[in-house]
Amino acid sequence: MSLTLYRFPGSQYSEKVRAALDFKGLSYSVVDLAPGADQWMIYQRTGQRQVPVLAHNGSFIHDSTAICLYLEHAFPAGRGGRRALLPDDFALRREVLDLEDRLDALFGLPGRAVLTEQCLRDPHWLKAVGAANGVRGPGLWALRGASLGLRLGSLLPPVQTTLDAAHAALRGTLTELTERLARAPYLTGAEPTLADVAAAGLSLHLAWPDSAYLGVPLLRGRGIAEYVNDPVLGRFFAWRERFYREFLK
Ligand SMILES: N[C@@H](CCC(=O)N[C@@H](CS)C(=O)NCC(=O)O)C(=O)O
Repeated sequence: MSLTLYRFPGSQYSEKVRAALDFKGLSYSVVDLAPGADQWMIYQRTGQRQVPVLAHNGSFIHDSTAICLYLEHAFPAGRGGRRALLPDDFALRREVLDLEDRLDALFGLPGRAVLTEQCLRDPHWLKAVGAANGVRGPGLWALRGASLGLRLGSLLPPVQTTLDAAHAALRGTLTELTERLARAPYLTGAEPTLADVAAAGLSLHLAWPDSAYLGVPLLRGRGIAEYVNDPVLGRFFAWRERFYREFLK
C-alpha cells in the first residue's frame, strides 16, 4: 500500500485530507507543489488542476470529499484499529455529510477572502504564505507592491462589502460549531466523524496548528486575532487544539 498526498503547503482542502489520513491511522507521504507549473503534472494525471490529489497504488483521486469517501471505502473501520469517518446510522451520516459540505463552501471563498485580508494587513503573513507558495527574493518585492495596491483597493466599498459578508459567514458558522461543542464532545455527537476532521483541517488559516506536517512553518502557532482571541469562539479553538493532539500528526 502506498499513499501519497499532493498538496500546496498552505492548502486548507489538502489539510482536510491529511487530517483524514491521520484520523484513519494510515501511513502516507506528502509532496509539496507550488501553484503554477507544478499543476501541469496534476492536470496530466487527473484532468483538472486543483489539489489535493491522492495517489494510491497508481490511481489518482482528486477533490477532498471524494478522497475522504475513497479512504472510507478502501480502508474500512475496524481493520488494523482504523476509525470510521462516517457513522452507520443513516440520519446521522446525512447530517455529517451536510455539515462537511457547508464547511467546504465556507472555507472556500469566504475563508480565502479573510486569509487574503490578513496577508494584506500583516507583512509577516504575506512573506510566510508567499514563501510557502514558492515566492522569494524579487518575487516577494513584486508581491509586496501588488499587496499595497490590493490593500488600497480593499478600502473600496464593494470590496469592503464582500469582506464583511465573508466575516459574517465565517463568524456565523464558527458560532454554530462552538454551540454544537457545548452540547457534545464532537460536532455531531459523542463520536468524531468526517465533520470534525473537515472542521479541524479546513480552519487551517484561522489558527496554524502545531503539526509535524505544517506547510507554512513561519506561521506555526499564529492565528487571525479577531477569531482566535474571541472568547465566544474559545471553545472551538480549544477543541481543535485537542483534536490535533489526540488524532492528528
Ligand atoms: N472542492 C475542491 C477544492 C480544492 C481547491 O480549491 N484547491 C485549491 C487549493 S486550496 C487549488 O488547487 N487551487 C488552485 C487552482 O484553482 O488553480 C476540494 O474539496 O478538493
